[in-house]
Amino acid sequence: MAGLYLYDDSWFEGERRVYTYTNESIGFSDRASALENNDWSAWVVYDDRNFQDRRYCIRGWETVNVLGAPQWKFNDKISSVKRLNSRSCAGYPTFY
Ligand SMILES: [Ca+2]
Repeated sequence: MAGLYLYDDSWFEGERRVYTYTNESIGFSDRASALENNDWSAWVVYDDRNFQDRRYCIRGWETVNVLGAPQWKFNDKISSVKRLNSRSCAGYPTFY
């Protein structure tokens, strides 16, 4: 299924949730430890609900195997997700 895949554990292990559209408050808050973008569109993930606080953009087909890596420090943080409907990250900070 196309969408943004969030995993409870690093390296795409543990419980998985798939998001196919923008969610201002996900039911998987403060749990994601890895990301897989199985979508052509870029997505933005936010530390807080309602698209607040720290954020990173992941482009289509990119993956992040350890969100807690020192360059991001984003383990168990994500609380809202936004689909950009664009290949581009449009000026948002990116993982890579
Ligand atoms: Ca986790």
